[in-house]
Amino acid sequence: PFLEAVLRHPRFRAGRCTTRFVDETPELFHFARRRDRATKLLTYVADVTVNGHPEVRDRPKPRAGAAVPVVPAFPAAVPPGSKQRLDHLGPAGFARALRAEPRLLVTDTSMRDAHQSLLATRMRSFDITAAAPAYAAGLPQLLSLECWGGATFDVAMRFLNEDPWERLAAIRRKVPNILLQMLLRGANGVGYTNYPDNVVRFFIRQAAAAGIDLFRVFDCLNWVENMRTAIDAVIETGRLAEGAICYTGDILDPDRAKYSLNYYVGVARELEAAGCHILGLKDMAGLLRPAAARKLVTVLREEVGLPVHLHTHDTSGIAGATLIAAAEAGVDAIDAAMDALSGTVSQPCLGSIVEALRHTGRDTGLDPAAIRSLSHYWEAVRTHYTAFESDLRAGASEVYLHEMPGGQFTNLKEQARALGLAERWDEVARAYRAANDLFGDIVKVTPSSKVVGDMALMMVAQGIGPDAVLDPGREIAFPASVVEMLRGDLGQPPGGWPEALQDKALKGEAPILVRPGSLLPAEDLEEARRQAEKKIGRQLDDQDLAASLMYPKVFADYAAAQRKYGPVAVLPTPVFFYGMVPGEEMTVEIEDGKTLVIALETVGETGPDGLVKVFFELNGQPRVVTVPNRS
Ligand code: BTN
Ligand code: 3PY
Ligand code: ZN
Repeated sequence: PFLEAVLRHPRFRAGRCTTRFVDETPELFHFARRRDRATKLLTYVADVTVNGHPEVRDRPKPRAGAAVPVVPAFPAAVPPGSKQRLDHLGPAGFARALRAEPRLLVTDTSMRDAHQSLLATRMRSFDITAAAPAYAAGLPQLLSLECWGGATFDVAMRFLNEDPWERLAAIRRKVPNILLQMLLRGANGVGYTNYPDNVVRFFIRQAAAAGIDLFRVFDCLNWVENMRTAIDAVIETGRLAEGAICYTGDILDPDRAKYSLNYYVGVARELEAAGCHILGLKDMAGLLRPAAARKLVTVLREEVGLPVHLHTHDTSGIAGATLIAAAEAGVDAIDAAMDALSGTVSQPCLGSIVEALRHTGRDTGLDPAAIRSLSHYWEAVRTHYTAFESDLRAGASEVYLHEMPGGQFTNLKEQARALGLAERWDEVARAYRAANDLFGDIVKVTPSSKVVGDMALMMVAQGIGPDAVLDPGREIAFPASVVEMLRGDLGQPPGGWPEALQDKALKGEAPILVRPGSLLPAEDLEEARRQAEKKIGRQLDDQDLAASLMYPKVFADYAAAQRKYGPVAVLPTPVFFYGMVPGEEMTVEIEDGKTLVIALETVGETGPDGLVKVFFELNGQPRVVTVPNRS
């Protein structure tokens, strides 16, 4: 393409061309690059049109004639919001003001947890970033947008062939006035395993530089010792550190004494002493009952001086009642999902919480009309992700039995189905609880929840109960994740791991009792960069390196797909998953202000070599792309 660009350039054609022509004509590079990216996108569109997308194969399709997503329009001026408040007051001052604020502050989780829980995290940057300006203009009273981290980081690369850092940068550009919030799994970063301390610090510095203002940090066993590296790194960046306690059990149940009110107060005090600005209460499974919320919020706010930010899931169907009870007890901020992305395993309904508190002392100040129009947008977007919907349609009190996090519930059901256990879900749910109890009753959240899920599936698939697991005379093939967790690789739960099970799983190997990160040697970042660059065949900037350190293989595969297909994140979602139909035309914005008009003319016959010619018009010029027919 570069040579073509030279040949087509007017100065070259006019023969006014010296050897310095190329150096003096930088626009050639931009032109050639754009042309190259356009060719790659056409290759992708041709491929997906001929072969379909593997992620939606054999899955339900969006219904025909569904509404087209329309981003609501608001007056162009963007009012100042929480971002300006943070810039002005600094993190400690911001937190004090949050605690003194009579309004209930609201975090919108639509861009992260809501689709992570409802749609297998498959929401694309295209749909997320399109909504961003409407949030900035229409809902400037929000505390934050939870829009990054958790599972979105690896799913973006792994399944959507897009760069999570570009998503964050785009949201930041379009939302200059509302705090951007991410979920960080403490020493596990945005992964499933403990990373060396300097990798965790490096990742956090990149995230802060890219636009994250508020880091919700948790540990999957509530082990504050294992959260300090991350908390310290966040504090060093000058951003807000929200230390989250993961909620499990029931503080009102005397039989669940391990997770008592006292236990949570103890963890909260540790997080306050660790320097956190905000106390997060992360009810990842939606187990916090209304009466328990009232008590817990009241006592936490008496015992620590930090504002309390409550996160829950509506799996049970009654989490709205929990939020209202918490609001009445003085909780400072809550999480909710925009109406069309709320309910069941997602967060409670944002618009209805706002309406429920109107004209009360906890009025949120959010505009119901703006909420409705944004929700209509998400509703239309959601139909494009029909392939990723679960069949969960109603509240499920069984969550109090298994205590699965919202993001895992439908996922584990899928895994069970893949193992041929679809008809035996109730057994899986009970085995999940049994596995939890075998592990000594633990906090279940990524990644400990995955380990409990692995154990439960193994128990059901092999038809063994807890007695057989513990029977010293019986050989058990424990999943690798279980052995690692019992070895201490994820850290220590309150009271330690049950010894009999630990001995059996470790077969004589000694467990570790210290923080896993203290045993991991520091990563040589520049050496890691050189190695990854060699493997991938291009230079890596700091964001690439941070991604590669978290997910070496996923990042390398993503880089290869990107090299082949170009910036597929700019494609509309129906085209990304289903390709185009002959006669269809679309406009894609390949960079700010630079658009491509792509029309699919026809798809040719598959030749004896298995190749298909796909005929396009690109900005009015005919283009033919040849792809293999793999179907
Ligand atoms: C990769 O791992 O190479 C990236 C995955 C993308 C594969 C694309 S998706 C549309 C088209 N259909 C296929 O079966 N493969 C390509
Ligand atoms: C995650 O870690 O991704 C979670 O959402 C945990 O609740
Ligand atoms: Zn959650």
